[in-house]
Amino acid sequence: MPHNKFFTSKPKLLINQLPEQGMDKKDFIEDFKQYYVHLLGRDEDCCSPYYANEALSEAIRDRLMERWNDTRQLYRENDCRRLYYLSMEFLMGRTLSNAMLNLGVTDTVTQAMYDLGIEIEELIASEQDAGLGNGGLGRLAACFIDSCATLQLPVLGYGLRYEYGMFTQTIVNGEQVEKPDHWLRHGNVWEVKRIEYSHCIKFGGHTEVHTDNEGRQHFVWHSSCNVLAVPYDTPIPGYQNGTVNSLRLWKAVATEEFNLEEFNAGDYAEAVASKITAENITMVLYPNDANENGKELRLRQQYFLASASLQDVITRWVSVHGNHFSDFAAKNCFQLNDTHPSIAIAELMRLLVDHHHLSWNEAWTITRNTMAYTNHTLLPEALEKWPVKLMQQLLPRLMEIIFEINAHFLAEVSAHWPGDIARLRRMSIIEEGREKQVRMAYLAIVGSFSVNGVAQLHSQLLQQGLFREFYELWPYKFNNKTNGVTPRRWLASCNPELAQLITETIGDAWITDLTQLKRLEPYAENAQFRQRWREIKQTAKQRLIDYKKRKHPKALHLNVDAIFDVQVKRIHEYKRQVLNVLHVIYLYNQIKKHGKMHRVPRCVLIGGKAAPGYRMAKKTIKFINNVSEVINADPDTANQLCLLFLPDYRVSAMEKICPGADLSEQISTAGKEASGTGNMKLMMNGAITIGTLDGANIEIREEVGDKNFFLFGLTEEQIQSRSQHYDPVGIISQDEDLSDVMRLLESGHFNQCEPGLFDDIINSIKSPHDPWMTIADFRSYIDAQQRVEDAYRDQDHWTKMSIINCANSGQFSTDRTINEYNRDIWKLAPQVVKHQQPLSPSSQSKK
Ligand code: 26Q
Repeated sequence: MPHNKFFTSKPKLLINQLPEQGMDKKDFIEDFKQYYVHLLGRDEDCCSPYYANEALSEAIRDRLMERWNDTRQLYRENDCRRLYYLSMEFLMGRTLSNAMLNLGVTDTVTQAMYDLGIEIEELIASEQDAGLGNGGLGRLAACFIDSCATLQLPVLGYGLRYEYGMFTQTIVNGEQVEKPDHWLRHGNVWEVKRIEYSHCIKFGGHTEVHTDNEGRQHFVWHSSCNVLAVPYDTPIPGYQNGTVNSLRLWKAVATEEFNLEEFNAGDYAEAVASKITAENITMVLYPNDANENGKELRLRQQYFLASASLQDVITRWVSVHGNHFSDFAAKNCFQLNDTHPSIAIAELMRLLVDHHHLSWNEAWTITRNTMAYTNHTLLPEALEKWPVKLMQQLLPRLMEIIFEINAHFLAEVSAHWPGDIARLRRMSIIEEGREKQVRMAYLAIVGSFSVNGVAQLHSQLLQQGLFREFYELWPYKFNNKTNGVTPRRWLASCNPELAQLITETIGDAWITDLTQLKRLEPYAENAQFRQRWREIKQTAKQRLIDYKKRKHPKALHLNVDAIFDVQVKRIHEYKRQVLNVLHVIYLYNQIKKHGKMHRVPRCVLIGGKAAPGYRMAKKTIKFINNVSEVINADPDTANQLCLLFLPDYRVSAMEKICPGADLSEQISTAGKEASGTGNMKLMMNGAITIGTLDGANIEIREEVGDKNFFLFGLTEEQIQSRSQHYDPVGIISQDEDLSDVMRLLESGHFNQCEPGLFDDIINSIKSPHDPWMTIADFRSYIDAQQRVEDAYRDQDHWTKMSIINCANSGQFSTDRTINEYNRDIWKLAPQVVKHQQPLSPSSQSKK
């Protein structure tokens, strides 16, 4: 292979003596033209902003490259302890504007493009989202690596380079239609392929045991099908600090010898077909879908990520330390983003025992001191399990190792609770039953030194419920790390006008120390400040309307003076988008009954994707669209009430939605939403939350105070106790407004040409076994919405609440979250990069 050939003598490239790349306007203009003309072969007649985006991205990327090398070199020289963030998802969104912000060149480059007659907004908008994630968990990984780079922590993200990301959503006749997202079709300027760091991943075959002269057993994995993992690196710049970390994504490529064997046997077609099978592994991101559980390809993906990443770390380790692993756990730590990559626990054992000949106990001590696990869900049906049979077939050696881990673990449990057989069965990593299964969460707990939830309530419920017996055994492993979002993307970049006002008022230290926002609070009493705050919100609302109008003729119904009431997130029953729509129908009835005089105008915006196999979620989208159709077409609601479904909700859409939101809907059934992070983005941009005591809502309410939060609904404990004798039909009959809503719904008013269409939605909320208890929270939700309206009527009061929400969002920066991970789990020393960022003229003048 050409990349395995080395120079006979080291080339004299004198890389440290390269001239500094200029950071002035003229430098960007010059480089832009060079790339536009010489690399891309375009000229003035080319009218697609896509190529301008590409040319500018090349120019920006150039300026990250040396800093990237310097950072890598620094980590290598210092041989510092490192953290590897293992995640099946990195929902990065767009890269260009974030890179400009973190380099400190946004204003300069905007001017440069303006001088060339290019509207930077248009250029930025032509970048495709990197949609390599489903939602919260994937976006959290992206926010985390931004914060790690900003805090100068030696952290490397490991994930998969899916050829197809999250599907794009179109709406046809009110229904979701999925289109594949071939985001790499036109290439990706931000990635660098590093074929020299490829690794070989094995699947299938069987294991053989050999005993050596000293009686030691050696395991060999025979007759496997091998696939090559080829890394593609993306630079992750810190905020104006010279650090550039990496995100390393693996692509599956057929090995040359793998194809050759069949090829030489004359099976040309088979050789090509097997190449496709191998390369399928990283073809597509799996949607978060109960129906996709247990799919073999998903397990292949998980093992592919785990094995490639671990081999990568161990290869680097051996190149520096040789075959000595005594310091390995002191210098390396892996954070598992849910159980998805948790097969890494067994894979590390395999590599240490089978390849590096450590004893079981040595390897187990290292593994247990190296792995840390984050849980993101309380829903028992979402806990990952893999059939033992499938694992034996696909990963035979790993299944043996898991059995052995389990045997050692059960011995520990027996020692702790002698004779408690029932407990052994409950806690076993292997679930017995018709089909034996591996419980991945249990493997993750047993193999890790840290187990954390993502909000206080969630972590508490893990300890008291789902993982209670493990908590009893190892209380010290369990901890909480409340989620956050990066303020660079979710305030500084997506809301430049508000960011500017904040900076004028309290300086710009908030960008890397979000608790500084607290200093805005006194300005809530300043009429002039409130006025500017309100103007900025109104402008953002108008911009959102303009943006929607371009694609969405129905956006004509939007009115800047209305409450922009926003619920954007994956569609799921526990998130209760249906409750939101019941409220809209209630408002509709009120307008029909009493006329429009009494109400504050409201635009309800709902967006989100349904997993393709999740029937009720897809029906919910149809429901929202049908109700929207009827309500928006009714002249009585004009300028009073509108309901819009926002198609293809994704990272870049949220960047436009956040600044224009007034009200943030966080209405999940208490105890079901692990944390939520959209709640934090909206709060940071001055939206006020209407929410249940669930996930991070509880902590948001603690920060802003109960006067600045619209609370409703049963608590988690009440949900638990009421669920025994829940009678939604009784509740409906006792509540006139709710009866009216249900009557209209059941009359087929929203599905006149489609009889019975919403029966399953109606039946599910009327069922005494409805786990989401939508009807139980209806009245309390309607009352809270009435308080919203009353508050909004007093615009001055509302603006104060908005300022207070933003001012108290400091806790919800991922900088805080990452500092806590680092303090309690990772224990990394920040690495200050020498190559200090030359500040751009514009950012210098601001200081
Ligand atoms: C599982 C099996 C097969 C295929 C896909 C999956 C799968 C994929 C993605 C299962 C779950 C996910 C993603 C879960 C997720 O995003 N959870 C959210 O994580 C956020 C960050 O911690 C929390 O804020 C949310 O509360 C939580 O729902």
